[in-house]
Amino acid sequence: MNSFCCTKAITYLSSNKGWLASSLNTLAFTFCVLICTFNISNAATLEYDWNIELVDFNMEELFTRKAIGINGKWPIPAVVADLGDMLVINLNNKLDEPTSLHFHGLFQNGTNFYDGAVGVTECGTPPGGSFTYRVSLDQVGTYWIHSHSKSQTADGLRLPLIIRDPKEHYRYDDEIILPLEDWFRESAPTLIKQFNDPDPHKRFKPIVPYAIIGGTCANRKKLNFVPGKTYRVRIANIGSSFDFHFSIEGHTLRVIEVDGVMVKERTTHGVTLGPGQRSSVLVKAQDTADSNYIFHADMYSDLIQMPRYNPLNFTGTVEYSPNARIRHVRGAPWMNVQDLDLEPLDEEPALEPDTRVTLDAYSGVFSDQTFRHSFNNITYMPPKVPTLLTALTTGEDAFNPEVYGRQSNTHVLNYMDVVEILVNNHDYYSHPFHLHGHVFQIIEMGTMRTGKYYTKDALDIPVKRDTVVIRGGHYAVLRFRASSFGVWLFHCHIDFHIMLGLQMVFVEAPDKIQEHLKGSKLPEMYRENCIAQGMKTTGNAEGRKGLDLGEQDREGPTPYPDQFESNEPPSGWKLISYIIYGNKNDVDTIATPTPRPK
Ligand SMILES: *[C@@H]1O[C@H](CO)[C@@H](O)[C@H](O)[C@H]1NC(C)=O
Ligand SMILES: *[C@@H]1O[C@H](CO)[C@@H](O)[C@H](O)[C@H]1NC(C)=O
Ligand SMILES: *[C@@H]1O[C@H](CO)[C@@H](O)[C@H](O)[C@H]1NC(C)=O
Ligand SMILES: [Cu+2]
Repeated sequence: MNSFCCTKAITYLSSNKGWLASSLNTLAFTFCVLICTFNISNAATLEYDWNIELVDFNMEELFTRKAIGINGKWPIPAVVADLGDMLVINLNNKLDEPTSLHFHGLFQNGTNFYDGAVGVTECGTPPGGSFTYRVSLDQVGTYWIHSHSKSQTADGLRLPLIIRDPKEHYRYDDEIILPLEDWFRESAPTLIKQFNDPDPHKRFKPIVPYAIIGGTCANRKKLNFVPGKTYRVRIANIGSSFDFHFSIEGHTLRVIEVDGVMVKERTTHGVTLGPGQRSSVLVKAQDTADSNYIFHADMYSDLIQMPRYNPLNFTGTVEYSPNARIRHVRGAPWMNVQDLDLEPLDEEPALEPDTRVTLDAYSGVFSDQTFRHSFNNITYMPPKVPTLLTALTTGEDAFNPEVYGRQSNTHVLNYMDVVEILVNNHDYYSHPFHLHGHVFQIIEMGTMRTGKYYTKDALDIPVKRDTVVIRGGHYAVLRFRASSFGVWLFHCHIDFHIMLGLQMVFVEAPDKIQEHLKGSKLPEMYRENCIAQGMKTTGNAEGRKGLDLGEQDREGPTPYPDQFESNEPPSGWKLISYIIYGNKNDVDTIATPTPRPK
């Protein structure tokens, strides 16, 4: 452990070049020797200098396009840390637009200003600018880091973040980090133009996706297994739109983690993850190296119509020996773990709600003649002042949701209240919904038309996650405690839906925010990055005093009544999520979404 800490500090510093770095290295080495000799602490500081910049990426000779990479690299390698480490990232923005980093799944308790959500917790780092994130790694599990500025995640700014537990509950010999990413020929801004076209014929023009599996062009990835060993495979869907179903022929999977939450192990043949979701599975290797096997990463979406492409069955090899033949094991039962089948190791019982919020997710053509997504008819648009700065600078008004502007769709929560969210998905396709700064309990799920399809009602010990997939025409009941003062987004994790407005904001304990996050607590460069972009840093959503938001705020785009039914599938649309999620009784419900309530 101690020597590991030394190697870490030295490796990270030696990536810098020049005399300064080499003297720093000597310093770090001395420091490390001190730590290691006297065993002061095992916690390390992982410090990175990251240039965020465009990189040419060649997709298997098929096409080359720009990806947003780090220090000239894409796909971006994972950050691997230990519990208690401090992650320091000095970000330098070499793009021609603002950027940011979000640490997906980390609670950021007391450090809301490092959550990275542009327009919500920060202004973004402008082109040529810098920002330092200091994130204390107090949770264990499989996480990821991605941009929270426009659709930059879809264009590549994303990587896994692994936090290891020195007192791991489950035993395994080795681990494999397996990020799954969808990848498109077109850049995200080009696709968004297509997706928000009011004309359905243009909007539904098929697009052809590709995949990157474990940092390698799909179908080339090899997982090296040694007979008899047990592996923890950390699977992370860090893509922007598609779900992935993962399985290994001839091997069973034991699910032990979902989104950083350790669960009682469940045996299965496959795991399905929507964008933003992660899972760890234990896999026991075969006893001999006689054969190699195929692993599957089937990529699918009921958003996109592609008769021959959906699902796209990507595969890779589980290699025991380079000389062994592949043994095909077909016909494994199509078994999948449902969220409500899982139970967290900590056995936290269902929370009793103090307050309830209903969110109806709809999409359609809005009064600005674009196709948009919305919660409760509000399509999210960022305020002029990031919501955190409004909460910090508006005194008593910070308790009034109006101060944050209508288009930010903000709900104010009392400190420590248990919040129940009922999310109704009126679209015909699934949305992976993610809450920042928390995990939520999943209490109930079902179809909106026929009611619950899970037999258990309020579960005694519900599973917790930070991202839940709600299928078309379905609902979910989620609960969490507002125990982390700050400003937290709740949004769909499909980047294109974020851009088209499927986001809302919880402001948790404005009094605590004002008490604990004020003034000198805000990192250096935080306000400067706002000012450099001509953004205001005080006042309400419009940068004015009190509740005077001017006329502009009341004129956000509103749904067009006669065109709002366009969230029904176009004729001939083949929905495929039932193939993966099973439950044949549900099929007709998926194909006919719940009619809009009058
Ligand atoms: C891809 O996988 C799905 C799910 O297992 C299966 O239904 C489909 O037939 C497969 N497609 C191809 C082309 O193999
Ligand atoms: C945040 O910290 C407070 C005070 O230490 C604690 O009570 C609360 O449970 C924490 N919340 C989360 C989400 O970690
Ligand atoms: C949402 O917008 C639709 C279309 O304009 C309208 O029919 C409906 O009443 C609105 N719902 C609410 C809750 O305002
Ligand atoms: Cu979505």
